Amino acid sequence: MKKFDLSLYLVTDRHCLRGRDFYEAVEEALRAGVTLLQLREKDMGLEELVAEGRKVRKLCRKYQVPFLVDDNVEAARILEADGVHLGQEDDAIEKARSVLGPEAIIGISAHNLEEALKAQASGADYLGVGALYPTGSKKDASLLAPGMLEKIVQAVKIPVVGIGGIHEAQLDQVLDQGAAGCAMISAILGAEDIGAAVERMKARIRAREK
Ligand code: TZP
Ligand code: MG
Repeated sequence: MKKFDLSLYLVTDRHCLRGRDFYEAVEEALRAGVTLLQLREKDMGLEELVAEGRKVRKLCRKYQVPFLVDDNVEAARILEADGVHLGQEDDAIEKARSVLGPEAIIGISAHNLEEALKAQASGADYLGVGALYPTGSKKDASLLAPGMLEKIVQAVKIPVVGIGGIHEAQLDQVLDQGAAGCAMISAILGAEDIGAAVERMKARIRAREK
């Protein structure tokens, strides 16, 4: 059984930084306790993504946090990433698995039951489900039907992470629906004090586990 903790999942986006240094922001979030990181930099070609990825991977290793790459199986392979996160339009899971191997963590975005069950049957390790709330971070994100997160959680055996417009105020609602965690860009990288925001959310999640 692969072990990974989806509870406080940081998705990166350099455009969300309020002028701060990207690596400093990422390190602050790692130091404060995010449990998994996905490098998601949509406007980079392979070369730039790999160069960026090396620095972010080094930070993740320092804090022993799994390092995943969004979309790009080839970049994940070159970077020896811990895994990849794929959307419905990206490479198929089967291809990612054959390139990255059985130990790789492969996450799939699912928006309905059909996609969720198919991803599970194809060997996904977790599902990303959203957008749960309005978000400015993904222009083409459509809002999930109310109750869909809970329906998906109940229909699959693999863990589900909620995404899209989740801020501290929504954390409990998402976890109450059975999600294993919350994936966030702006609630972390856009926070006024990144370390403090992560620590508060971490404390909240830990308190629920008791
Ligand atoms: N997928 C669905 S919504 C979203 C992604 C990548 C954006 C999440 O960003 P934020 O800032 O946490 O709403
Ligand atoms: Mg994608």
